[in-house]
Amino acid sequence: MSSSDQNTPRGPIDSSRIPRYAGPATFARLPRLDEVGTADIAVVGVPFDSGVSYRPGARFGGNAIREASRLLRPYNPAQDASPFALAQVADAGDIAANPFNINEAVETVEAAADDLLNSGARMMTLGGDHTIALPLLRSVAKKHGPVALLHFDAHLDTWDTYFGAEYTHGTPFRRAVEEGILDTEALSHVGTRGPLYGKQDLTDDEKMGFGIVTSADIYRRGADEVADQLRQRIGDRPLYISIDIDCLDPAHAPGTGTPEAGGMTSRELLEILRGLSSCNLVSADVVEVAPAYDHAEITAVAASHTAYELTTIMARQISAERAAGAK
Ligand SMILES: [Mn+2]
Repeated sequence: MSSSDQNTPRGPIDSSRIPRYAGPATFARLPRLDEVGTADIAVVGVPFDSGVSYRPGARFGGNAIREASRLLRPYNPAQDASPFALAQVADAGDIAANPFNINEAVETVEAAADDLLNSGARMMTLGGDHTIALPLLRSVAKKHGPVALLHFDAHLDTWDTYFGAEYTHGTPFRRAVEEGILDTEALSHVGTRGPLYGKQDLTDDEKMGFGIVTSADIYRRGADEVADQLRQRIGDRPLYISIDIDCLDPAHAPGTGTPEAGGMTSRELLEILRGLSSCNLVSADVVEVAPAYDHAEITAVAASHTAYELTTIMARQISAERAAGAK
């Protein structure tokens, strides 16, 4: 029996009976996908970091986020929702991607994402480096057509190549625009800052259709106003949110591959996401957590809460769609 046939989704392990720190870590102590059959939201890891240009280590990010997610509780007061009761959320384990062949890894991620989406799930992907956003977007576009994109990142990630390589963590969104899988009327970078190679980087990026909300814009205008502006741009388009944890200041996310000073706080990121709760979020990723550079799980905790907010947005929509369909 598929979970969607059941009225009550199977939730996390009861932490009043089994302490949070006991047992293997699935995301938020949720059941594994193979324990529930199918899921409305599949939390899936992609332990791949062969596309990085500086510090490696994001291949360990997904499991670091899972460990840090032990402390997530079932009710989200900021969105007034219990996401794991509204929808079946399950941990789908990891996509095993070839660490020595980026092209093959990209194909593997796309095929595995196709399987999850075709099963009826939305994906909450835990990276891995940002290379993986391209195959994830390809898969999402096969299902929904070109999607709106909110890209939270210190960097543009619309560069052309590195050392001749097309598929890297600095190039996924240029490839995605070239492939026609993004809705170029609704593309935004959020949290951008730091030095570039030249002004042409910004010119090229704008030509691809991206708008930019810089980290300084968020500080000056505040999370609510930024979320309002983004929501207006997105409208009711199917939306994909890709969050590079380096959108946060290194004080809030030291454990990442290419840190830049002057970033937003984890509070600002979570508040912007909550302001997008009415958007049609079809899938999302959180990438670039590199736990070897982390301290006291600062980065992994921020990433786990980020994934929790994204999961809550999707669970609320699934529940609302189901209620509308039942009428
Ligand atoms: Mn990135």
